Amino acid sequence: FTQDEIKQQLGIYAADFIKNDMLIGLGTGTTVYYLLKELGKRKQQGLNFTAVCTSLQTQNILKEEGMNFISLDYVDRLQLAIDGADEVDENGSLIKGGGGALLQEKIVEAAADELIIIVDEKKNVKTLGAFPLPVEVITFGWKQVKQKIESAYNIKTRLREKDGKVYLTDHQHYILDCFFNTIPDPGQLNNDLHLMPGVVETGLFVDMANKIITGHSDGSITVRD
Ligand code: DER
Repeated sequence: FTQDEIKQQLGIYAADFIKNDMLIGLGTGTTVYYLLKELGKRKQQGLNFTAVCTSLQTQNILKEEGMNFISLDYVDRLQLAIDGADEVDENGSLIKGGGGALLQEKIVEAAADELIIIVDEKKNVKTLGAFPLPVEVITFGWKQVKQKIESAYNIKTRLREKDGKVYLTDHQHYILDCFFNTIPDPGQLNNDLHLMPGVVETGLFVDMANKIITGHSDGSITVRD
């Protein structure tokens, strides 16, 4: 099965968790893209739900698929959120933010009673860190944060660029991709990074995922609760 076929299968499988009249959070990225397409089809067939999005990109896809969405400010809690991830470790801790939406994703997903993560098998790792950790920083003084992270952990970091320009997130921040290589204690690192002046959010989602759904290259799907 190709990458796209695996992601399509994951999207269809995940769509089954969305029942009528649910308040849901919808993630960002190429795997969630297939969920959004499937939800567009099911909405045509009568499925009714209210969505809160985790990025402008996801909002645009919903519009294209004829679905609407509301602001997070109009709800207290979401029943369910579904998103992708860049890495998942054995404890269900995640690295997210490869798609640049980590801040709004973490806020929306913290408001959900359940978080389901859909990934292809390559994302499952023993220990996080091979994927560079996205850290969202205020644009003012970003180089101070860069230097502080690099000296504190003796690692390299890189200001994210897109199409040859410095990448600005939906919330007008920068992202530093941090090459830790290995993150044995994601919770501790998340807390330590948050103490640095100028850090807005990290791509470490610790103790947030309730269910990990993995698509395998042989077409099978496994679920970890
Ligand atoms: O940026 C994000 O957090 C995305 O959810 C990312 O982690 C997964 O994106 P993908 O499904 O395109 O690999």
